[in-house]
Amino acid sequence: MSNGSAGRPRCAVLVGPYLSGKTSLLESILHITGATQRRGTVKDGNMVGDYAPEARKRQMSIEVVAANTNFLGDQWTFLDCPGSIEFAQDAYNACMVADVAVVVCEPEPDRALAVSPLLRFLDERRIPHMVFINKLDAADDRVRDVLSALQAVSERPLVLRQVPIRDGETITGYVDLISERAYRYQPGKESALVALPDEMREREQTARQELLETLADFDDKLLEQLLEDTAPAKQDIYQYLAKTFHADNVVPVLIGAGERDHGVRRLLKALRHDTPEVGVTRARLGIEAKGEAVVQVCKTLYAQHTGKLAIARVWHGDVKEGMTLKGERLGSLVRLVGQQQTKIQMAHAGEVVGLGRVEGYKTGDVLTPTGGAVPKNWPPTLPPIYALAIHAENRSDEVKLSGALQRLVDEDASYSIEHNVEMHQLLLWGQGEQHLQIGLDRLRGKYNVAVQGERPLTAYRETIRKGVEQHARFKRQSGGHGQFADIHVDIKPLQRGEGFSFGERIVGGAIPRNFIPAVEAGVREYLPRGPLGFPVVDVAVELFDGKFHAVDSSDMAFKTAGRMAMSEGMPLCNPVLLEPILLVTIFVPNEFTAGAQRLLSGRRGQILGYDARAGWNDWDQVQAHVPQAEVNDMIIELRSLTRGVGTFEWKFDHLQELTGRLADDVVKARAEAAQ
Ligand SMILES: Nc1nc2c(ncn2[C@@H]2O[C@H](COP(=O)(O)OP(=O)(O)O)[C@@H](O)[C@H]2O)c(=O)[nH]1
Ligand SMILES: [Mg+2]
Repeated sequence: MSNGSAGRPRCAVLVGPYLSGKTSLLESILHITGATQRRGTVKDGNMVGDYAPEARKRQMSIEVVAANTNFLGDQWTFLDCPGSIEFAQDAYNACMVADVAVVVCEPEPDRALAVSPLLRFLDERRIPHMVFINKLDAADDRVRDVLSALQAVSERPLVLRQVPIRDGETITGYVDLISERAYRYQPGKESALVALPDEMREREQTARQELLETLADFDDKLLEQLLEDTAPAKQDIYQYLAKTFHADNVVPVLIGAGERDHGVRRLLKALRHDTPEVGVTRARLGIEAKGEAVVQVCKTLYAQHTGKLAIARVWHGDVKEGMTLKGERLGSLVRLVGQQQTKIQMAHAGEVVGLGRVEGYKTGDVLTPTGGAVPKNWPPTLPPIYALAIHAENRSDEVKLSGALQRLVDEDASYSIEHNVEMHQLLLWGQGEQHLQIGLDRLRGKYNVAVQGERPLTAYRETIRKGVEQHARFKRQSGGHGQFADIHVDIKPLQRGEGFSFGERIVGGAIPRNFIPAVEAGVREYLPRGPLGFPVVDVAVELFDGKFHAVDSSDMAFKTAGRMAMSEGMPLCNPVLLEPILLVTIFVPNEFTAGAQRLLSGRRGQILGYDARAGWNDWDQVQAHVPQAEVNDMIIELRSLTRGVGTFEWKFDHLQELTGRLADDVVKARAEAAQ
């Protein structure tokens, strides 16, 4: 292990779509820089980045993993992020604390769209980022086609830093466009410097000119040089690039194949040269450098034996073992290479460390010896879009389940819990089917609670379409004194959303006033279960006449009469089912707008309109009223329609009548469930 403290600690985050090769790239980086001796592969399920059992099982990253290493005398932490859009929360959080983001992309123009939400996030927050076009060892498409597809989804101009050298269909090396040196990839070794092939000269010159012209858009001096046709010095070009890059004005594009170490040293050198230092990033985030130490948490997790661990960036000062931050003493201070932890005494500004055995720290917290808070610019929690109703397989695990759920949400805030009292259901919300399944796996594997998940119930209601005047008489004569109550009520439909109201217009003492509340109580007792089996809403009941008996009448008797009037009257009022309707806003690239509208109509949605998505190039938003029952699994279809990038937001809007076969099915299912 060469993990001693070294100069200029910086942090790079590896992001990009699922399967683009980030975790393999990390493995290569750690191997090249000597942080690991043995090299893992996806196939063998032993890479540093995917150490969690749930990740190994599925061969996918499910949470951010930090790995510390040294490269040419500098200390680096790489944060390997999950690529799946369902685990985007961790990726967004990690980007916030990094000095630079490496966006790892597939070498296929068709896959460029998948990068667009991420590029948008990085651009919006002006996080300097490079693109690494990966897997060039197995690429069928031309780099320039991939580049223009990526440019179509990036606000910032992309500049190619390297052009590939081909031997037939195989890419065997590259030309660096600033140094104008050519290299040949060598398996397991540093690329070899070779003579620039003659046939490459023209292509190299054109690409270099494009790079310079793009940089000149941000630098008048360079522009002047280009206009005067003077060749800028290489050293100057490096400077121009670094400057425009720090301001997130250009996105350098590098190429390679992580799994074979191709282009990885070149990437590391670009990072070393161009990545801003911690002070620049701190300023970008508006974090003040004052006091003894300032630290920010980008992830918390529960490790099997060591308790809660906070992965945190030191923004300022030194953090020492045993120090108190936000009122809590650091149980331990560790440097991380995946799950492997090495104890350290102190960490300096720029480092990413693990704060061990801490309870109160939350993701996003900026911690100081005197306090801590989540700053305003921290990425918002992703809104919930998919839920499962869950219960512990074993009833005696209920208490354990609630503790485990708390930890699950603590680790990944894009999960959330809802207790649906009315439907007697505990809902686990998240970002999609896989996110939820992995959540359940974790509850079982990591927290030892076996949990079942099923489709949540929809909270249907019912109401009536016409009114009736209903008479009810309750009379019983058995031994001693009997029971008597006689009432007339007017049952009427109300407007949607008005709920329930009870009134009376008793005159001449037909019923003594003290019995009226008992009638109301009886009527209300009926409401949770109407003729169709659902809670009754939007109904008015008015008591307008009745009779009583001086000895036999009682509250009990009038309450019973109230309930009777309802159960006899309501079925005559043309009862109808009401279903909850949500206001849904779908966000999609505009090539999918028509498809999104079809999807909504197919789910009984009423389209309200569509518009360009504010601030997003080539994206639309479509608004619709959609029955809640249809929204439940809508994200699955939406993603498959939009190559994974479509999303939506929702909120409850109103209740709406449901009739016909769908309604019959709901009523029938309810009746069966009640038996
Ligand atoms: N051809 C090729 N395949 C790669 C390369 N890097 C990763 N892969 C494959 O891409 C898949 C996903 O790799 P992984 O590192 O888990 O991707 P991640 O989801 O971005 O972390 C695996 O099947 C890898 O073997 C590469 O450089 N070349
Ligand atoms: Mg991965």
